[in-house]
Amino acid sequence: MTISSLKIKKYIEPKNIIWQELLNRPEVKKEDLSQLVKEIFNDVRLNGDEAIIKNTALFDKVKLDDFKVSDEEVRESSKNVRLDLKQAILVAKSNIEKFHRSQIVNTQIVETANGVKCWQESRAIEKVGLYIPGGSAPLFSTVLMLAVPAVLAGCKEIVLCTPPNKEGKIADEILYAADLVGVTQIFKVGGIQAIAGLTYGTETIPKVYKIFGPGNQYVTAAKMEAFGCGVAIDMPAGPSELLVVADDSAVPKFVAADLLSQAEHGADSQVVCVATNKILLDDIEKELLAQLEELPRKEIASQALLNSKLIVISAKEKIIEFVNEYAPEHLILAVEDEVYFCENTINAGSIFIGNYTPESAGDYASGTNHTLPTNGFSRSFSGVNMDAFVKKVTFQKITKEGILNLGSSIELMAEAELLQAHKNAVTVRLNELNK
Ligand code: HSO
Ligand code: ZN
Repeated sequence: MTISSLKIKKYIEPKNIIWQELLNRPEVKKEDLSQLVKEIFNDVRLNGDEAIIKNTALFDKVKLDDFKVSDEEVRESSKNVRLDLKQAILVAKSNIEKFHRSQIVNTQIVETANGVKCWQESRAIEKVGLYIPGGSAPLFSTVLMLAVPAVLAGCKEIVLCTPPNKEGKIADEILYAADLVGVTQIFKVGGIQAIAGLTYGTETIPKVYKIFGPGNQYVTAAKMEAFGCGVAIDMPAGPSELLVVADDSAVPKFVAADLLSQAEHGADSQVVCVATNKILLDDIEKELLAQLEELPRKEIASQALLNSKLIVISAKEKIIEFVNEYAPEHLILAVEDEVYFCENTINAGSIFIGNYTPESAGDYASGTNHTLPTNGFSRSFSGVNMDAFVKKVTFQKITKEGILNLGSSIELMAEAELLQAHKNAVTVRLNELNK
């Protein structure tokens, strides 16, 4: 496809009746992977490391007898990362730490009735698995996004799996970032076999209690299988997406750059722009096509733009209705009335406000997490945050006075539920106190 012939779908003041078409995500041809996933899971469950080695040879085309990354390899990798990049990674790490640390809540003891104290404390999930995809662009930023909060939360075992290349290597930046942040073990294992290894544990890979991280459809299907085996997962992952809302205060050049930043992720990414008038939308489109020409990943980005939509909606109430129905992973608000749009947005994974807040900032270094719900899941899921790495345990302590206060309510409710033993657990105490 020549890029000058690229036609991005445009919609001018679309009626609600065609909204469904605008809200739909690109159709992803999903193969039925359940059989393959089950086979590999079984293989790993029964044969452990041997199955990991066999499947790595099969899918990643490399035979690795030892797939645990050694300290020596980590040291070597660190030497290969440029100093300025190391410094940038340190800036990002520090900001991600600051923001995630601010999410830690202090325990509050509440006296619900005289003598009845209740509180909640966080306990870190002891063993977590982080999956980092390999492929053309090694996204080492995802290592920071997952491992920084895991370390802050106090997770004891933080196990990272990522596929090796054909030389049996992992990107230097991934190893550097993992070591810097405090990942406890790194394995050169990817795909379904990595998730199966983390689910059951093998001689080498520890079994974990929760698996995090993005991946292709094989990894996603494997995470669903892991969930079926009782291992928690972060969220259902899908292709990246961005919705930009722009009014005349927006800078078309900036908006276009933001849209392309997400479009370059993959041919199945989706970017949508809602502008308040047609002149602005046309300016954004012009910029989009011009900037696209210059991108190294323009083939991928133009595939994504074929799925994308440029929309004019002038009334801000209608825009908000659209935003909330679309429920984007990322929302950029390049608008004058930021307060109105922020206050009224209910469904979005992460919101970027004003002309100087590119989505890339959140992808890398401002401090927020870039592991976010896609495909409309921002209606019901949060992005990864500190809560994802902990469980909340509730506590209570009731004094004699407390049980005297609360006892009869419990007795009456237990009796009404026909649970005599529940009632008795209170009655024996009250009898003792009333002697
Ligand atoms: N935008 C991606 C995250 C990412 N971008 C990593 C660059 N590197 C999904 O939120
Ligand atoms: Zn990105």
